[in-house]
Amino acid sequence: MNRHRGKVARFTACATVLTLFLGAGLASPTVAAATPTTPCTLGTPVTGDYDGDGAPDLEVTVWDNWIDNARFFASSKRTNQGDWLDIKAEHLIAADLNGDVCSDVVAISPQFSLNLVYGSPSGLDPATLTPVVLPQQAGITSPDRVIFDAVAQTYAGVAEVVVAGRIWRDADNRSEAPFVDVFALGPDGTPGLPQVIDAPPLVPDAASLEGWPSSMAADDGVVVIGNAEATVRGVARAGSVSVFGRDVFDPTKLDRQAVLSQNWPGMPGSSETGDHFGQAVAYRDGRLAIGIPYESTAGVTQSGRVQLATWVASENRLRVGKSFDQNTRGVPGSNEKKDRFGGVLTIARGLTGRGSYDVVVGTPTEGSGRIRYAGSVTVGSFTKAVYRTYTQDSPGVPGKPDRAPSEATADGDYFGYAVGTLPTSPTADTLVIGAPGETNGDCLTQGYVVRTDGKRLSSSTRWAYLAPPTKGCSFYDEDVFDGWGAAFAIGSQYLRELP
Ligand SMILES: [Ca+2]
Ligand SMILES: [Ca+2]
Ligand SMILES: [Ca+2]
Ligand SMILES: [Ca+2]
Repeated sequence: MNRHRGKVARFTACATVLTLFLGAGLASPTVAAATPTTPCTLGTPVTGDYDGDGAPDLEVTVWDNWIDNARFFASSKRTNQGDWLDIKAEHLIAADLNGDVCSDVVAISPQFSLNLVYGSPSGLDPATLTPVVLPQQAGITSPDRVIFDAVAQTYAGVAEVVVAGRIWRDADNRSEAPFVDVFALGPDGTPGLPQVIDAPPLVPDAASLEGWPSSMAADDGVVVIGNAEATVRGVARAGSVSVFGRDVFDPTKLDRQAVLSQNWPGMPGSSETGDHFGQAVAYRDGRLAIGIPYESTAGVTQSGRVQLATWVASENRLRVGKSFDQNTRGVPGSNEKKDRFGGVLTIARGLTGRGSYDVVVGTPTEGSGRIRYAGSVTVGSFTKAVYRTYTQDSPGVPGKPDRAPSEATADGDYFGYAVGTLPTSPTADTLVIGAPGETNGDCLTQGYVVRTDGKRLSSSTRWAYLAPPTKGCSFYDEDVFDGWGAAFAIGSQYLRELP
């Protein structure tokens, strides 16, 4: 569907120069004036700090922007004050790709294109868009295409973009040739030729192909790829998760270390038909979270489950951690049919305790009373039995669970459809939650975003509501969009598959 209208030039040369001057001046006047070729501040890079002022910038994705197709909104103040970015992509992943301290993004359109966009003192600069060409795309012509996802990380001082994908053959209605491409970026952040890992051993049969990849995560040289459709010992769509670490002989390269499933020694449960183990994965500082949203427990169909683990990279060894669902003692709520708990996951810090590692579970498919897909978000400590669950009914959380109007394109608010983080310090994050299905008055499916106050979650947490940045939702308004809060860019995970 092409709903898009003519383009609006948002970035005037005058505004860009002014911001550049002010941004550089505030940050480091002497350096900026003398060496304009080193525009970003000196210091420790902060993930998602595109303008290099030392604090992360908030990026919010919308499902659709009907006026000009700009789907990313960037706010250096982490509010709803900011600019729309003219970047063609489905979602963004923040990382410093060229080592200049300003954070950059990997801009991903899973069926079409992969681009790198670099930060600058005036924020992400769409003019720096640099295509990443996958070797698998050579000779592939529409309607055949390469379907992929990607992650970015820095290992041993080298920025790396890792792409997992497969070739879709439209006439045959099937996929083939699963792969992993590892692009080590040059010092200027440009991609060269990748290390190509043929993935057939990870994708045991044709039926397993369609889930490659269902989710990806990376940190500290480790890459985790979920395949929710994987056949495990003959069990269809049970799901598996591949863990890649560094090649012992050549640490610049990735090497497969393990293929995890619910049949892994010590892992609770077992691989059953349609579990979708690995539909979502999150990985940070050796902590691994795996979603099993279609797991059925005690006769409750697709109530879902989350499995935690620690990956000891130095020994290529998995330490199985706790697993929990909504019936686990201490977890608010209960397992209900088709909750699909574990469909959206990220790992945040400092939400349940000082310096804690916490798994954030978005459950947009959770009902609230008789309201379908109102959604919930559960935050659980990685190690302690501390859990908190939020809905739009929770004290302090703005809004309320709403029944979707029949004319809306979404079936509910989908609170928890997207979760993301904003680093407030190296050991504490602000949590950001999107409910892109939210209808606001006459504006159907316009969306909703809230963030926490950057402190440990408690009964006195102050939630900031970031109203959609628009005057209304008719074509006479500046921006007309659907799904404000569909994704973020830092620690960002969102529901890949609507029910
Ligand atoms: Ca910033
Ligand atoms: Ca950069
Ligand atoms: Ca429930
Ligand atoms: Ca609502």
